[in-house]
Amino acid sequence: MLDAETIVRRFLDTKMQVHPDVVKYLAEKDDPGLIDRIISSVPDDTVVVGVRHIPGITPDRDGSRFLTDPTCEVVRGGAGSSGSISSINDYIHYFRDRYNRLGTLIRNRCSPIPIEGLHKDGRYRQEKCSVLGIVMDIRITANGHRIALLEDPTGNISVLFHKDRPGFSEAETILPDEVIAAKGTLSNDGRIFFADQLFRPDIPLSHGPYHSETPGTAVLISDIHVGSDTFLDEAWKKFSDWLDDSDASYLLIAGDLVDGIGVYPGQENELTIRNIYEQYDVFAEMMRDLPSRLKIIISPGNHDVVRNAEPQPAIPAEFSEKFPDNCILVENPALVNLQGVRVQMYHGRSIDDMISMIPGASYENSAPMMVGMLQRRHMASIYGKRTPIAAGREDNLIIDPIPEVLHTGHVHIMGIAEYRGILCVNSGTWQSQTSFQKQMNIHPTPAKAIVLDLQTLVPQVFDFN
Ligand code: D5M
Ligand code: FE
Ligand code: ZN
Repeated sequence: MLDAETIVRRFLDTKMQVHPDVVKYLAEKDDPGLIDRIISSVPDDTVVVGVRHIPGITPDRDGSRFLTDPTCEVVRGGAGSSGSISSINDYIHYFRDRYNRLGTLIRNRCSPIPIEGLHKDGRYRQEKCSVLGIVMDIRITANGHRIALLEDPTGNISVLFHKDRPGFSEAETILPDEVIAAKGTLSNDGRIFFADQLFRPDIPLSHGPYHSETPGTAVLISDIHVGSDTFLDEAWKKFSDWLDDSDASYLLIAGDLVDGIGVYPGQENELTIRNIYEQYDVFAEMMRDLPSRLKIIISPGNHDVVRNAEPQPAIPAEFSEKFPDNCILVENPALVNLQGVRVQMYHGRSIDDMISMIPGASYENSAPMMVGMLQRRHMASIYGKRTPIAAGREDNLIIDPIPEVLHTGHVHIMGIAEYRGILCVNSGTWQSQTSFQKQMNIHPTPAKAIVLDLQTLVPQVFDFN
């Protein structure tokens, strides 16, 4: 079995460093011959061996870009796609769907055996094998190891990640309710599984993002909070004027359109508009002031009028009837296709849950959490904390198909990251610091818009402060 340390040493022996993604890939493949083939085929002046040096891995663009509308299509999360919850059985279907679909993305990489099999007979006690399941519980032992209780449809098993094993840092980010697999060995008494490797659904190394074949520009924003006394009216006017003169074709708004009412205690003292209908009417006016050639894609957030449980339905007609015709109302989350470039929109409530569980993550640095969503192929793994989930029969929070862009908001602090060719954008806010944020020591970066060239996928930040 090839572990990370052995792999890194093999490359260092030939005076080369190796990218962590390559180490992970080689450990998964467990084929020492592959290391030899890489070493013998890389150019002489190679300093760091990267994914491009692995034979057989070439960027692989999928061909499913046949649009019904050639420019703008809602792929998932169109208005009306998430239903209501009718019975407890939906929850069972929900987690089964999560396990099945995310498990499929891992299974062929490690051939897991049903957990029941580990308990039943003794033959797995000597052999390396893998298990796949949902994390029911994660805890830190007195010695600093991690123990995850993994459950599959046949049973559950405690899986121990030893703190001195290579790759332990990945185990430090295990979240409740995410789907993972572990490769390792069963203890002699069959009660605990010692993991050597952790597998997540992840983005394939061969993923190659699609670029639009024709020119096009999308503008990404979120968290406008109309009706709040901290909404930045002047900055919005500047933005609106700038859009008039720009050549942008799409405006994407990832939730918190208005400040809402009754969202937090004492909110009424911080509202300039205390009526929810009026808040949306003012928002509608702002949308009508924007150029009509723009396609405006509008998704709700936790301050909006719809239910808080995700997926959140699109803003209903009762509140949106004054929106102009160029607005497309979608759910939260929603996947939209702009000239073949897929943007996964998600407001980002789950960031509040992930923030304390992912080392290095903070409101100022949301990148590890956006990347974390992509590695887990799920936008809100943790069930039952701050992010309410409406567990329908299908898990609509799974990230599939893979987008070119992950667009989030909620944290009110702009952030941009890249992961395996996918652009991650947190689009900030149009509201200055609120008294709550002051208490929480959150310093927003308001009035910025991210402008995305759909041909190059290069983002540019414009400041309207
Ligand atoms: O979120 C605005 C900001 O406040 C964002 O940085 C998240 C943070 N926030 C929101 N709710 C909470 C709770 N309950 N605890 C800690 N931090 C929070 P917005 O959705 O616009 O209110
Ligand atoms: Fe917000
Ligand atoms: Zn929010």
